[in-house]
Amino acid sequence: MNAFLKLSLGTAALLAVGFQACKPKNTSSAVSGDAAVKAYVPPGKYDEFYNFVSGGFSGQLSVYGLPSGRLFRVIPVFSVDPEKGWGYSEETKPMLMTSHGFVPWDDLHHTELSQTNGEIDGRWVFGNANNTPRVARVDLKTFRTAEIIELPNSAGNHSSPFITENTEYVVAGTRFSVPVDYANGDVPISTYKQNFKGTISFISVGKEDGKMDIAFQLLLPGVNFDLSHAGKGPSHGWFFFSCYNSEQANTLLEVNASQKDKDFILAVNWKKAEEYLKAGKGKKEKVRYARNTWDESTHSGKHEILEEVTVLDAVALKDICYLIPCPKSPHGCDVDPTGEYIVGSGKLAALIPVFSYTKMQKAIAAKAFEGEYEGIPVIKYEEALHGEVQKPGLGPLHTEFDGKGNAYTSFFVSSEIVKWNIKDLKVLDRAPTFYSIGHLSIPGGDSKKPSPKYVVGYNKITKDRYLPTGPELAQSAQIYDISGDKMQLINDFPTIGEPHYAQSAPADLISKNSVKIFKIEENNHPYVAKGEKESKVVREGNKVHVYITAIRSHFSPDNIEGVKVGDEVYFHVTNLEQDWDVPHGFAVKGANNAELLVMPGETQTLKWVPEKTGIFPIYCTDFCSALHQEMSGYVRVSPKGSNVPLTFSLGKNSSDAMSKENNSNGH
Ligand code: K7E
Ligand code: CUA
Repeated sequence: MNAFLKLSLGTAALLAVGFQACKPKNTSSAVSGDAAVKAYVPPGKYDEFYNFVSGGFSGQLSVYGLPSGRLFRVIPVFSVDPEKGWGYSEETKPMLMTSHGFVPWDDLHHTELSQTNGEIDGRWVFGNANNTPRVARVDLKTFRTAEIIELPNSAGNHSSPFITENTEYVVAGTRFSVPVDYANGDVPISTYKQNFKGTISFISVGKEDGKMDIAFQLLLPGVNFDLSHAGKGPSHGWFFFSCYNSEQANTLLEVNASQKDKDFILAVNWKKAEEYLKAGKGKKEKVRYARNTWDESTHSGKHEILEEVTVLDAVALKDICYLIPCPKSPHGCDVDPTGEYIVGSGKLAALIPVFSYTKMQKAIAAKAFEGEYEGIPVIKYEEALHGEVQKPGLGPLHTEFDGKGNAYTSFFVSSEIVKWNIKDLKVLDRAPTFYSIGHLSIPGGDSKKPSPKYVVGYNKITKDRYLPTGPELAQSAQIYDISGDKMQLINDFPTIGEPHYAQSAPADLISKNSVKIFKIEENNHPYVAKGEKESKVVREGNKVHVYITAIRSHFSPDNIEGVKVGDEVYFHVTNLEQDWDVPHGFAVKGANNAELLVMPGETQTLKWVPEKTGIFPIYCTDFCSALHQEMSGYVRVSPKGSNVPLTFSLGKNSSDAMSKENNSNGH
């Protein structure tokens, strides 16, 4: 215990000092001049950008407007969301299936918008799962998760979901090295060096449909892969990954993985890997991983388990991988818009190394290596180095670019954003953040064509920025205007979960393709009712299928009898509306389930197993019309073995003449 305290002291003190030192006395004085005007989007006016923000430990992705900071939507991705029925409806449950079964939560760190020719194309946004390693693809026509693929031979997927310039691949590097799935993993933890491996997955993305497939995995020595970015322009064909724990420690990484002065940036020649793959040098390995896809015509997810992956041994197969030394626990690994400069950010470093792609190529050609690490050539630091930014701040994490030759780097320890020139490496400006910034984002800031209007900082600590809300405070984003030479703070907004990376796209690019309704005639759900006439209740053994429709302001049917205790009741709710922004909700008293929220033209299913006899109300949860409160109904549950016949009706009132349906009481 004592040893632990002593060892931790160094890092803790550094963080504490850094944090305290940069806390301004009067934070409100940080906003000045015309800031309010710049961030103000008048009621009824649209924002300039969509800002897609990772939700961290919420597992979701949230969408804000820039520069207003208004929250538009939370897109459920890796975590269940009772508000939208995500992970609760029968259709969405398959989307959260993995090789470990149903996993209701994850930790989403990075969002990445798809690109064409190195520019944001507005089609998809990808997200990574840091816990049970997965990559998700969200369709920006519907703002829904369209696909989730799991990664075998991995544990934690952090250096992800970064993409190549035409979205040929999404990558995923394992954060925790572990024994591969196809080897015996029941080994002592102390055998890290022998048995633990690092893998990097290259996931191909279908040009038209976006469908994801693991094209190949690279097998590497056991280290922790952290972040990554693709080359672009001249460096297209290469991918760069930061990694730490080259010490290969398996305990107290805080200390033991910070022993060496330098870890590495791994440069991957993925075109070379493709050649080896074509030449049949990959080994097909037996593994198990999930791929879940959403079908928009059946409004259902499909879960499949895949059983094979192609692995390339990136140590034995030469010229795929090279290492570049990078000081003090590298984190961010960012490539500038020209594709020439690679910025490595060491979490404990007090300088920023900038590497040159051209120099790296020359060094490889000249074999200017300082040796090997676990069989991979290590390029001499100076031979790949363009230069170092001197005294930029403390604890550089991430860098984005403005396309005008400048870089913006976030500094966690000294709580600031620092602007510097890529060519001459001179610091040009610095702005405090409140507090302890993690990622930062400029619209298009990791693409070939940034829109350098704003930089948004995503902070880890919010202390004293908002009204106190008990021990936990919302985390916070801050928007700076960067249209001038100096950064100007113009707005703060709280975020959902913990924001890590975020990306923004021009509003038009996304809004022009936004789906408003699903066409009811194109609904191919097996239990759809395309009109009230098709609504019905069908018993199959102990399963009861309710084909129920919703339209302002009633369900059809709204009286159901003949359900018995222990039945599996499936309410297949079809929303018959064909108008924008008219969802109907659906809930049942006592169901061990969430609500459904059904979009116009869509069918979603709520499963309910009644455990008691009685009358159970159903109702619409989404205020859809003046008579929304009236949008309700009743289900009668009778004992197991009762002979109450299965009946259903709409509009047969008890005050009407007694009908066969409502008279059937089983006596
Ligand atoms: Cu820096 Cu997980 Cu991208 Cu967060 S990581 S800050
Ligand atoms: Cu439908 Cu409220």
